[in-house]
Amino acid sequence: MNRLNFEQSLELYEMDFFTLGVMADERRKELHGKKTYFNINRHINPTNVCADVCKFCAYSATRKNPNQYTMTHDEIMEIVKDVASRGAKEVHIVSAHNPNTGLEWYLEIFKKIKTAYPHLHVKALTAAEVDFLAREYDKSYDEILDLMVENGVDSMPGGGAEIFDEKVRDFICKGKVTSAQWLEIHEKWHARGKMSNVTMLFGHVESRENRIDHMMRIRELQDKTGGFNAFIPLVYQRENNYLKVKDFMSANEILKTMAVSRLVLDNVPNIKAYWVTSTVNLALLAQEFGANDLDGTIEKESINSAAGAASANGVNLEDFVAQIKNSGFMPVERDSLYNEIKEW
Ligand code: V47
Repeated sequence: MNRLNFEQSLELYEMDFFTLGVMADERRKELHGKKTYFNINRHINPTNVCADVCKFCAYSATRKNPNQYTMTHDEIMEIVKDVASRGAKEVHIVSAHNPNTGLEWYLEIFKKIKTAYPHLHVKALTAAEVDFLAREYDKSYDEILDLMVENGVDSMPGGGAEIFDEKVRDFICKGKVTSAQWLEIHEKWHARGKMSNVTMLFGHVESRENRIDHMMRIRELQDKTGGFNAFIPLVYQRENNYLKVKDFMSANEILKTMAVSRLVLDNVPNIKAYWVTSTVNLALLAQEFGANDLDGTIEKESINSAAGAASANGVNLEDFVAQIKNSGFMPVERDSLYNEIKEW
């Protein structure tokens, strides 16, 4: 298939729903057949105290949530010990932007985890956190990224990308890492031979044009670096936040966006239907609209569940696997870098 330009990509949204789905499914099959990847992971969100003020965020304690918390390293290690003993292969560690902890609190925990559990993959620190730490502690992005490598971070999650269009970004999360900076940080990370993911927060005030523009900017960087493992469209959750959006995006538009992303991002290997924000049912359907990855069992999740997602306690592994099988796909457990571990 020829590479789609901006106009052609936008026109995909005007296609018949099922025809678009079939096109995305064909592309998915070329790349992954009937395999659906997942991993056994644990999300840890060590602090909700935040110096930034994103309108869509319900997690940050400085806004509507009066319950501030900051975990100690011992508390984090207790969680890691527990999940490692139960077979987790990855810890996904993302925090708010807490100005009170010191840089060491953010970074040394990775070394502690790696020393105690060398086999665990540490996916940690979004580009938004990297930018915050650089500003707060007067360091360059290169210095922070080097410290991450030194302390044992294996890969970076895709959070903080939101929507790259500057006007929308200014409206929903003014003051946070800019789009150019977000991309710059990931480019620098990839230059260190490391992989990352990239998200897109949609279903709020953005237009279809904004979504295509977001995908185009990702595709351009991926051409240069090849460092993105997965694209993760995050469906906006409406509760407990300051971005007043009444209507939940339709399933039709969510699935179309998954399919469009599969076709537009011709150089990104994996499209992740993140069941946390789409619901498990829709994530299962998304497998027929281009998605080939359902993230993982998660166990506990605080950022999206604060805004209404049903993810506070993750999903049961056996149920998850059975649901993938019952929907006609082959559940394949992967590691964090998409090496296959086991067909379930
Ligand atoms: O960056 C915040 C989003 C992200 C809301 O890399 C919201 O594998 C919806 O990035 N509604 C954090 N979304 C989660 C994230 C992620 C998740 C799973 C896997 C990976 C990966 C990354 O959550 C934030 C922000 O974009 N978010 N508030 C909300 N109300």
